[in-house]
Amino acid sequence: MAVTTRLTWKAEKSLQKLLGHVSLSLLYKSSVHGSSIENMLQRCAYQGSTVTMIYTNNNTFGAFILGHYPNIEEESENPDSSFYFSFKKDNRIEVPTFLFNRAPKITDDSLSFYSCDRVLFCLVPNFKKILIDGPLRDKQFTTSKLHFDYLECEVFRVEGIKNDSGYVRRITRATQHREHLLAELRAYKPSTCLIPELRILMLGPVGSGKSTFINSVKSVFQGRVIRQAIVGSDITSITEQYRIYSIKDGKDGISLPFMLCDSMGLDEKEEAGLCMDDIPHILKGCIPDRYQFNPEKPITPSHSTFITSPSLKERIHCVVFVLDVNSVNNLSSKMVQKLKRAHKDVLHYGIAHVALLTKVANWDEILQDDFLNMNKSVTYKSQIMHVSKMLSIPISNILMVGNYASEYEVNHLKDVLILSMLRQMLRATDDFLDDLPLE
Ligand SMILES: Nc1nc2c(ncn2[C@@H]2O[C@H](COP(=O)(O)OP(=O)(O)O)[C@@H](O)[C@H]2O)c(=O)[nH]1
Ligand SMILES: [Mg+2]
Repeated sequence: MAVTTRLTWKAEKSLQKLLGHVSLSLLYKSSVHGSSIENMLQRCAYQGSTVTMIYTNNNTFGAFILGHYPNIEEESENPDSSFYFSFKKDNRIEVPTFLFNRAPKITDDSLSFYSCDRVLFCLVPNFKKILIDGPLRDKQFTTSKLHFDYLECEVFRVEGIKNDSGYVRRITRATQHREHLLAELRAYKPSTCLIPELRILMLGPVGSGKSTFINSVKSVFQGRVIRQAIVGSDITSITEQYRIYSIKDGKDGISLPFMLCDSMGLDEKEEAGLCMDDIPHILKGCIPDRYQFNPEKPITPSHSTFITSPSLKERIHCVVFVLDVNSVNNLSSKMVQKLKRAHKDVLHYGIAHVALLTKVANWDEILQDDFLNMNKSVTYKSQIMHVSKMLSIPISNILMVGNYASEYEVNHLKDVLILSMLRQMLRATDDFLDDLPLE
């Protein structure tokens, strides 16, 4: 009979997602193959990268090991490439703030995992016990700080993972960083109590990825790819209505204190795309949610839904100029003219603004060294300089993103990039609000 895992389907999916869409195949299960270190090694040695799962009454946790399983005689050659994780109640994975920075080791009848110079935990299959932070050779379990029984131990072979410790470091750092960013953004409050929710407007050419960015932000907070704002690849704008989207934290979660506003795209042709004369009205907050844009005729105060005296909270507090990084160096003069005019309006109303370059192909490389170090991207240097010059936006406010465009699943690396960009937008807005005249 086939040996089946204790891992729930959801937990297995989370693990596969964490490791970069790998597949897992069960090599060893203590209750089936025997609870001894010999049984375990017999089935797990020389199988490539593995995940060792430990199930106790209250917890499920595991250790990922890149490269072959440790052996009695040999030291593993990849000291920096194993890490510990645990499952939260909702099957989400938590990666704590450390990697095992020494290779796991087999001594006598136990498998030990280290952080710095101490044993973080140690698996003793013959006794079905875990020792936490305890001395290795204490078989009587008397001097170890904590030990407990486990119900089951399973080892999976991880297929399809890159044999690269840098990649593993990046995954674990991204997971930790994502948690920090999420916590920070969930706790975010605009810097002035006069504005309970920020309104951030996406402005830019047709097809630059405005609606897709909104969907991407929603996706990160929902944990699944969301396609709420309608996107498309037509040469004319797919977005025809003004939409103000709130961002919910999780399914049925509360709305976060920032809203993303989607507008019709700018078009090179006159009388196509967003009317330039609509822009000041949007910025002032005169245009209501779901207003149907008319490319040939801007809104006027006589329109039935025109908001005549919008309050401070109905205004736009930050404008994001959204541009496709692949075409930004080749915009037509008409488009540049429209963007410059929109920028002038934004300056006139003294609104915070940033530029967002979308469709970045090597977005995961941008995250490589330092998660915030966007502008070291050599590949896109000319595009960044071009936008900075065209719209007089400082380089630090030119952001880059790879949206959730064709994916079916969210991934932690992409989430980090999207969340970092959102945080930068909120910071830019706060700087502007701090400077707001009180009247
Ligand atoms: N590869 C890739 N495609 C994107 C990205 N952002 C948007 N797209 C695609 O570009 C097209 C236009 O996007 P859309 O959001 O409708 O542009 P909008 O007119 O500015 O709202 C769609 O086919 C999207 O799937 C991105 O970051 N990467
Ligand atoms: Mg759109």
